[in-house]
Amino acid sequence: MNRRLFFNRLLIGFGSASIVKERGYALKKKNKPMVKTPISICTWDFKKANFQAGMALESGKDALSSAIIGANVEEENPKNSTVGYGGTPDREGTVTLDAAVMDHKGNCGSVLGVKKVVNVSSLAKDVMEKTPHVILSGKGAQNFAIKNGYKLKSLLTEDSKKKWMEWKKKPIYNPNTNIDNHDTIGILCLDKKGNIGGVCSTSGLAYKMQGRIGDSPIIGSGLYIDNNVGGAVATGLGEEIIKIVGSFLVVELMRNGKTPKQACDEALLRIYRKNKSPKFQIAFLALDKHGNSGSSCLQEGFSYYRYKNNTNKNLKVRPI
Ligand code: SD4
Repeated sequence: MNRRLFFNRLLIGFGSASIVKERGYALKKKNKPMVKTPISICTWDFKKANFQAGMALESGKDALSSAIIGANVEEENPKNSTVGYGGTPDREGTVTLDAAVMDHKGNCGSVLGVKKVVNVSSLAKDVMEKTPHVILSGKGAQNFAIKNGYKLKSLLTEDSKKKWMEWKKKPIYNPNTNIDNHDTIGILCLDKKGNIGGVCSTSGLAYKMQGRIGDSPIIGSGLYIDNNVGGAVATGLGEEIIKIVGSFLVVELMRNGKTPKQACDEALLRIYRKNKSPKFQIAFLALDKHGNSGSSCLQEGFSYYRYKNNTNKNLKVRPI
């Protein structure tokens, strides 16, 4: 074999080897998609809710379904006075619930001011999947729930009724002072496929005006997800969160290179600067595409749960 032929064969050999290698890699990738470590994060100290979401993710459920499994836990918990059954009523004594969901494809659904339906996060998902709309409110949302097999149940527990009657004796309505009374569940999940889904579910502010809606069911305010970037949820005084389209802002800040923590801080600072020494509580919680999480709050007392690798940890957040 002359030298040129030898080198040509050598080159062809290298070429085909790398193609085989490349094809082999491609095949491997196709047959065995990369499995991500699932993560669930959740506002406040909802240990059980976040754990259930984590377990659902481990079993292979998608991000949104897992987040809803977590939210359902608090919606059914009579002791949680800001979510679902046992939620604090409006000033007329009626409990109304708000919820929003969003998936990795940018689909979303929400329900506003719904009476007598416990699992409003599931209902929001049904709005997303079974109607041509994004939002249903009040009676229409309730009728849609009935048609879809939801059972109606009074949401006012003996305990929340007692507290409301007590409040009525001196009915001071000042949501700005409502620091301690926050328990809204915002939950973000990253599933094994690397997709993000999330939920926000609440009964809103205690003794709110009849018909008042906060940030939680407003897509972009209480919840926002962009699967290429990450997701965010909010809790606290909804009026202030709506004014800056809080969760959307956090996601956009992450898109521009901020970490989840930096993005939450910056969004919160916008509220802080507008309100001199704010007395109300607001917290943002964010999860990026890579599973990093971060949070920021205005007042003492906020923490969040983070589930990863069978560990469900409570992380305290220091006020900015
Ligand atoms: C609202 N953001 O309706 C809700 C309240 C809340 O914990 O988060 N409570 O304004």
